[in-house]
Amino acid sequence: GLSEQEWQHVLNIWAKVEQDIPAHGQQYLRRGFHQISPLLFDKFKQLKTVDEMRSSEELKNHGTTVLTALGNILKQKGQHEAQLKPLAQTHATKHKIPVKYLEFISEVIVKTIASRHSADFGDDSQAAMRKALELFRNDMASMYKEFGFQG
Ligand code: MNH
Repeated sequence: GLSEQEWQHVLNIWAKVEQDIPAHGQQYLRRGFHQISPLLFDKFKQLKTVDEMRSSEELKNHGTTVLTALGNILKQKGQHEAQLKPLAQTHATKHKIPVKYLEFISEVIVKTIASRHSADFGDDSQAAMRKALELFRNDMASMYKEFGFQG
């Protein structure tokens, strides 16, 4: 798990992210988009250019959905079973998202925060955020197995 100090780093930087969730969500999806779009995002398949992605309301809304859910999970400081379970269920049984994509997207999230908040996201904060996202992924992976998805 994370120490109280590490959780404070995570929640302090998340408070900055929350000042503009839609912009962060959009940037996070754009950065990850080229690698993951061939997967499962039927509703984004028509977006071909960076301009189209930038102006897509749906993309912005989805980014907001993802980051809002992630924020609610991080705020549990590891006691996130109730928040994780429904998410693990849909991502295991409906969207079928392998853990390695969660790993990939975690790094994209860290890079997105770093590019927007470099002054407030130093080495300790980045390390704490990586650790929190790793905990999130590990717990998702265990729940995946309960739902019969090897991930
Ligand atoms: Mn994901 C839908 C959160 C990572 C693919 N995702 C959702 C929803 C939430 C969500 C909330 C809407 C409710 C639901 O379907 O459960 N997703 C997350 C979070 C992370 C995440 C917090 C990691 C952080 N998701 C990913 C990754 C992929 C992915 C990685 C693919 C590579 N998610 C999806 C797809 C949907 C979805 C596909 C369904 C989108 C739609 O058609 O509305």
